[in-house]
Amino acid sequence: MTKTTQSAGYPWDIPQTKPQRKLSAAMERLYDNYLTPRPEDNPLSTAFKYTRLSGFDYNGDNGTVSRRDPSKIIKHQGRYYVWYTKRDTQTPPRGAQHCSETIPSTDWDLAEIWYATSEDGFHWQEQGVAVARPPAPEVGCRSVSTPDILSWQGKYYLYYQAFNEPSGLKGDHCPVTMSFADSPEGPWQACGKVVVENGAPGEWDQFSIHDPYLLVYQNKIHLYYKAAYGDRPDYLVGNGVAIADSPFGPFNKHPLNPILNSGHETAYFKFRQGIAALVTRNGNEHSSIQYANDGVNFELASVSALMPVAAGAFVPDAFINTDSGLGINWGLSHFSDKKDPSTKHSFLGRFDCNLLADPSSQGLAKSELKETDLVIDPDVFFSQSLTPAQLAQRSKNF
Ligand code: AAL
Repeated sequence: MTKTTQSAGYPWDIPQTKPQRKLSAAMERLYDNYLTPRPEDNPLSTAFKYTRLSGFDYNGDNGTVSRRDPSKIIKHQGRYYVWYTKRDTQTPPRGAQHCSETIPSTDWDLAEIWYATSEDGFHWQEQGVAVARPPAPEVGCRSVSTPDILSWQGKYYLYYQAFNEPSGLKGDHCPVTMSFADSPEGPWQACGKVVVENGAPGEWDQFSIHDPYLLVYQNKIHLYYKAAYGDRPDYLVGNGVAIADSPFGPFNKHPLNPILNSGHETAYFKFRQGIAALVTRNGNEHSSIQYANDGVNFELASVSALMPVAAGAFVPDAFINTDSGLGINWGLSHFSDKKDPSTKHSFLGRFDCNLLADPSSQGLAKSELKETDLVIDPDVFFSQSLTPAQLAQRSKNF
């Protein structure tokens, strides 16, 4: 490429590497942050497509049955497995002030961990409970929720949030505990202890250790997690990582925690020599896909839209030590009916994407699902409407 002199304007032919000229902050970022100048060529940029699943009953969507916060998906003996929070209560959630031993406070209160299997990722068969609520005063006696799965040295480990009081009573406060089994089918035996402790008083993760997410990386067990910090309603979310040599811990929290400044229900996956993350909700960097070539220092890799909420990805190399992580191209996520509190519940759906390091390895074209211009039904925009008070205010002032 001929040397670009500063006198000429920025070139018409898109430079594939950073051009030797003074650049604006945005054009510096185009080459410093992103793998390619065009998102259509960027392996860490993708559109997301969604498909409804068969095999799950929601009692007529009346809010008494909810399934949410799916784990990563694993493949075992040719079959896909997923674990998730299942709530099956006589009423929809009624809030902490109106809950009881049988009436849930939140969508994940009075819940258990159930699992389902599938041959194709679209048609699922619910198999039953994996981890039930233990009797008081054992950890998780009020609710067990938001599981993730680890396979380590031929055994299986479920990590999950363990509530001993209704979520929302003081806050969404819980630690993380674990159950283990010789097979993904169970039976699961509770380890009976907290494996990731809440932070010390005054620390960002003093009250909540949420969304445990397990990957084996650099020969160690990495447990990524989220904590909401700051006094509500002015809180923020961050993500941390705790690292262990054994599934039973000790899980040592990284000194750089929080390692994400955004992200609620964040999904992680192996990518090349590092770890990538779907940072869907909350924080300045919501709706972004990020990458850390050391699994800790995450940088923006792309921005996206309509990202999967509480994604549980199929991460084929989740438990393999590799410096050529494959990436992901599908998983499950949840969708919450938040419009009508009287039927509040969540349900599972499938997302598809193209975040593969080598799409041809899955028979996909590099350009598959790389469009940035989503065709969104205009009703979706108009469904995000002003409240009557906002309408009145704006009609008055503008
Ligand atoms: C989810 C997760 C955790 C929270 C609640 C259930 O989205 O962040 O699991 O506790 O919400």
